[in-house]
Amino acid sequence: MSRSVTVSRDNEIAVVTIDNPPVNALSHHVREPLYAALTELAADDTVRGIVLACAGRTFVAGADITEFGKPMQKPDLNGIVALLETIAKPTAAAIHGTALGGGLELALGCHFRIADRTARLGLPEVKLGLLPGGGGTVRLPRLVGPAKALRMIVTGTPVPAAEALADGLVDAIAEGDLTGSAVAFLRGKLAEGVRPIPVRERNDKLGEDPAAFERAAADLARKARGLEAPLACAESVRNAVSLPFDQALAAEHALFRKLVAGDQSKAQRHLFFAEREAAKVVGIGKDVKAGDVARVGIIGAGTMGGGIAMAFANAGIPVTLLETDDAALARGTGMIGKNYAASVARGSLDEATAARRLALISGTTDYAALADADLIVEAAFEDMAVKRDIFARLDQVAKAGAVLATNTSYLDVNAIAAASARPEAVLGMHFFSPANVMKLLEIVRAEKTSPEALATALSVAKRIGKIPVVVGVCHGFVGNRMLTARSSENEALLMEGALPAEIDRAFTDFGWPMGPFQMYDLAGLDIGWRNRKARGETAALADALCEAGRFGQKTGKGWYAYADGGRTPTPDPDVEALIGREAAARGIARRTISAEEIIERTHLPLVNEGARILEEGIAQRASDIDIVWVNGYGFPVGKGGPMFWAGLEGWQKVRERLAYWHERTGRDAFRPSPWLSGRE
Ligand code: 3H9
Repeated sequence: MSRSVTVSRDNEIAVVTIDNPPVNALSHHVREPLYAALTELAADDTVRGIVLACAGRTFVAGADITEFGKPMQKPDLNGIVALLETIAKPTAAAIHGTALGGGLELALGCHFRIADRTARLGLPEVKLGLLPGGGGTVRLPRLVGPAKALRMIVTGTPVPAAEALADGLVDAIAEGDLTGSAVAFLRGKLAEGVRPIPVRERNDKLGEDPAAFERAAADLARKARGLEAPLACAESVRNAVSLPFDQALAAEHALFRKLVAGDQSKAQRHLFFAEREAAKVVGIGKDVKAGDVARVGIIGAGTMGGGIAMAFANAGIPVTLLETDDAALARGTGMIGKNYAASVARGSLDEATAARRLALISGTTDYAALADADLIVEAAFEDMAVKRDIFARLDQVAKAGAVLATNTSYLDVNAIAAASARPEAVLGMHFFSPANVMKLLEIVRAEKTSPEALATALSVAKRIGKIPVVVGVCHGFVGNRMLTARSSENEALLMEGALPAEIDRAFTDFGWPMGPFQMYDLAGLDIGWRNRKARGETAALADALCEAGRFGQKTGKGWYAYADGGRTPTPDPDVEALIGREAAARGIARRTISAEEIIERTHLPLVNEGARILEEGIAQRASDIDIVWVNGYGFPVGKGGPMFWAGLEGWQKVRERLAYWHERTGRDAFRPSPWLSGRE
């Protein structure tokens, strides 16, 4: 017997236990002994039933993702599931924690599934750019019907045990001892004396509601945005309905092999590991203890402060929200109330939960009310003097050991920390708007930030469901600094011949949810205009639009026109004429600009700035930059983030194209960073 798979006996029932920490992934060293154990038990006449269970915190959470891209060593998962299905004695999976991907597929090879009340079951392969390749797309529809299976497989979202029971995916929910319940369940089946039917033979649900299936599949095709996996998932579930079992299984296998070898899945697998890597911080070992955050103070109840307050309240953490006067406080809390009410109206939140969350947020105009906060997040006006004043005041009220965070987007966190008598407690927590929705959190480590303060910020970030990335101090940190670099070419491209709609189209074809000009119109052009004026900068075209009162969607006109207060952008001849006039005034002869040139001139500066950030040690690793861009700015997941994309394009090509554009434009954005040299 191996260490990863053990067999015990409860009289006539054998219990096979997989033990492969941390998540019982189906690595080769699990598959091999599992196959051997099942073969032996199948032939053992003293065994009348088999329970498949897992040690540790979860049932099998999937195939071992680290094995993808390497030659598959036999036995593979399909071989194990096929073997399970030939076993005539009843088999049951005893599921606790999460049965995900290959884990659920393994359980689908059993006749029965018994789940713990808190278990969750799902096929999340799509998030790795894959489809379930162990028979999941062919067996799941046989239990829950094609429309439900499609939803589960294409969203990748696991369902709770109770829902799985209602759908027929699990056969019973265990109260108390899970393995014992599964053993007792099998004894009950043996007593009934009926031949257990493998999932592959259960066809009665396959014909359910074909119209609902087709509607859902069409909707998916629209939303796939260039990603191959969701479409392959839909194709495979359709095969399950229309083809004989073995043909559908073979087709699933072929699709899986194609996807696993493709760049999109490589990119998404890279992001899976990158996200976990980002949480590991140089200098913060397991010995550094994170402080407990039982209460949070937030300074400023504007859009950001309100959103941050909701992010904490949503995770059950009480918040004290501070404003300068009662009117501002009432406006802020009123907005939070409206946001919760909107979620209830949309049906995404129930009234009781909304009320509970709202009740966790209390308002004050008195700094003394922040005295019991373990973490204080300043989200006041973006002005150094204002922020320094706040941090000096916090010295008087914040309790010893409290972490003091600033939500600044650009300002120097070292300078803010210097205003505090306890700079070791100060760091940046840069949330992205809307802060209650966006997953990314840049945690800014200043010169004097203590490991404990950083560990506390990281731990609370996870508690509130954020993806934290630790960054160093510089103007705009990782995300906004790179965004500035990316934006630098937009105006030049317009002047030289591109139109906003052409640039946006190149971006959406690349996989972005929207292009930069649609984004500007959505966010409001006046913000950038005010910032430029404050810094004495100009942007001829954007400034001209603002001077004409075109602030974007909110004024019905911006880079595009929006009919009747709608949100659909329509190219506007006035904007085209403006661009033509400004170009002519500068003696620029406009020309046709290809989508390829648009992507190069906007994305290469992004990669180059990322390289400079790495050169300066502002980010710990290239994959952290990818996490920032995918989760904070919508960089297409199928390209894995800007640095991974650069690797896919080839570093040599990146260097050459940067040098080419540097020579043509003379602009610093294209001067290749030394970090890029020698990368293969
Ligand atoms: C699949 O099954 C394909 C099949 O259809 C077909 C096959 C032919 N493999 O997330 P955590 C590591 S595709 C290898 O921090 P949590 C992870 O990197 C798979 N390693 O824990 C981390 O390592 P480290 C479908 C894995 O408690 C450590 O385990 N399944 C795998 O927050 C702890 O992970 C999925 O996509 C894996 N499958 O969350 C599920 N999973 O400590 C993927 C985890 O060195 N997994 N690791 O950084 C998850 O969603 C979460 O890990 C889970 C636990 C929810 C299970």
